[in-house]
Amino acid sequence: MEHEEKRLNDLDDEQMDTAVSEEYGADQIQVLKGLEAVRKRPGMYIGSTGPRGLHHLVYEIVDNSVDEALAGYCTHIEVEILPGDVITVRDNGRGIPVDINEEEGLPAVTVVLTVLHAGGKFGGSGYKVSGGLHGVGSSVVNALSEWFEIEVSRQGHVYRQRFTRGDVVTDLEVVGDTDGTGTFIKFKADPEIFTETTEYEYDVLARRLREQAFLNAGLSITLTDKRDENDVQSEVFCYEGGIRSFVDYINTSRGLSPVHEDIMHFTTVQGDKSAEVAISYNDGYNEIILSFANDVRTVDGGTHEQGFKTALTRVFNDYGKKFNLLKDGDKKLSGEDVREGLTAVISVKLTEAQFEGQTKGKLGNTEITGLVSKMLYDKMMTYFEENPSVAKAIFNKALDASRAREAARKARDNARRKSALESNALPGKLADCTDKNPENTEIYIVEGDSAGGSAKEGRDRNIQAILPLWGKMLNVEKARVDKVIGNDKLTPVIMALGTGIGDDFDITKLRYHKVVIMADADVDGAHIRTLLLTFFFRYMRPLIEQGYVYIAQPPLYKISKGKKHVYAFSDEERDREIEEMGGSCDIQRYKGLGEMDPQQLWETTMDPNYRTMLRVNMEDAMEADETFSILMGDKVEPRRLFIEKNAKYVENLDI
Ligand code: 0RA
Repeated sequence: MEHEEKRLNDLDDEQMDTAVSEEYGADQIQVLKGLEAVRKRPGMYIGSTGPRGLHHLVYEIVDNSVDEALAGYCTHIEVEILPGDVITVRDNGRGIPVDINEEEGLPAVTVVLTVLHAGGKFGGSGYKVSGGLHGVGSSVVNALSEWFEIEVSRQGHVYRQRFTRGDVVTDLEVVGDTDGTGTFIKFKADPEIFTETTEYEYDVLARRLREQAFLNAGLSITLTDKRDENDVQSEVFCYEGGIRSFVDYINTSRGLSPVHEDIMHFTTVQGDKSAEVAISYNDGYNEIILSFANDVRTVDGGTHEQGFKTALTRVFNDYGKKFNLLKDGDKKLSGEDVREGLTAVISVKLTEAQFEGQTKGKLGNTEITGLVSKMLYDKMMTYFEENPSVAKAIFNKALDASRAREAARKARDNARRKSALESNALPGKLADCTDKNPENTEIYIVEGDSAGGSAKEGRDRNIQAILPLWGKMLNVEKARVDKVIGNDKLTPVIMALGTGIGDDFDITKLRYHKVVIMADADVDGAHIRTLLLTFFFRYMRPLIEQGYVYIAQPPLYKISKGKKHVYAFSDEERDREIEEMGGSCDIQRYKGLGEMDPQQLWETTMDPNYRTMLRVNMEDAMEADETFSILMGDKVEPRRLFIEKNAKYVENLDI
């Protein structure tokens, strides 16, 4: 059992971009390190050896083909999942060079696959841009594969080479002739490395491949799952509309109704930098902004997103001033106002992208802020002036948002002295801890009174506070900030954390540096987790960005034999423990937290020395937000699709 705090996300590898030189030559490959390092510390290179790391292998290979497409040489990429979870990736690019590299005395393709850090970026002919991990990928995937095969079509021939666990098995040999060019890779993830699972999830791969297709308009990516010959699944992702289609897809899949017909689309190029945005407004209250740098998702935003937001607010206010749309009593529109009901995709390309932050999810290049903001300001302003009816509809929506917010603020100010939210009062059901230094303290938000009771008794009252949740779930989907404040389920959370929400959010007032969601491992538990994550994501985002939110991991089983007992957190772990105990054990399955006595809850889930907690990142929160939109929004169709798609998981739940 792992008794440490795990991160839900994968730590992206450091950026390995190297300078781009004018001409490609096999001898320019930079030889840095061998592959043993990769097998010794796989997490360093692919983030984790869990399911995420496993899927990352496919992304690494596909990213190289996408780079080839970006360079203008590849139009089709085909990904297949074969029986035994073997992956194949085929592209119709130029093919990885096969000429002999002088330094190594080996074919370039062999060097690319056996030497760490040698990849597409080495003096790449035309590889102007590249994402964080691009170009280091192939050798890492080779190292972590039980076996790996490559076929390159180039210069009239088909060349093939095989490897096991990164070691050469056959030299590069000509196995046929061809008129075409391209690269074909086939590999099997090494179960010695991916001990948890080597099974791919179609939907996970589909999501990422679809995203890559949106980001590269016209590029066709096919995904085919051939694992079950009676149920072959296949999709072609190809969008002539690029990120504009992406925005349309997000709106449709979430059941959002746009308030204007055409999706705005602005682009700009300046030297080796480019920026592109697609924008639409719907009649809902949430903002959805997805940003990318060199086709790599920047979940934590960064300079491009900052430029976008600044310019957007300026466009609305300047437009309002110019056409006298802001009345005397109206305040300037805030960022929150102009982003209400917004769906936007931002994509920038640049030569030396700096990915910052703990998870490398934030773009740091300051030169990109101005490029995006100038483009957006100029082009959106022009668009507004040329499309006055669209502009009015959108502007009035923001104005509504502003007035609603202002009204709520006034109402709140009037009631200030009595208002619990403003008066530093604490919710009645909170069992606070004695230590008042947030750096030391934790709050457990617990669904259910019986679990709340156990947690109160079992906790370390010095540093752990318990807040049991009760009351009615709020449909945040259809509510503005004012409704959220009045909700009896969320108000105690806001009060206990002390930060306020939305525009008023102040992280320095946070009363606990660990905010732990503790809920049952069933559908109701999932519901409350989704609600809270969505709420944090929409109204207290820095809480997630700065890594203060956690999910407790209570055990699923207690396995006893004689006087000895252990806990298991998954079915696999249960089976392993039973085997280790020599079989014939007594197995108790915990249906809910409430079944554990205070001592057990402390031992397994709350004791900082032994517990496992998942730290929530922006990606998780965004996923929760998406699920929430689908489940709670007012369109039936996306909800029906979601339930149909996820019904098989629900069946498996023991409820
Ligand atoms: C370096 C140089 C050239 C192509 C590639 C890399 C290349 C790499 C991958 C990885 C997957 N598919 C790929 N396709 C191409 C081009 C050298 C030239 O022909 O001038």
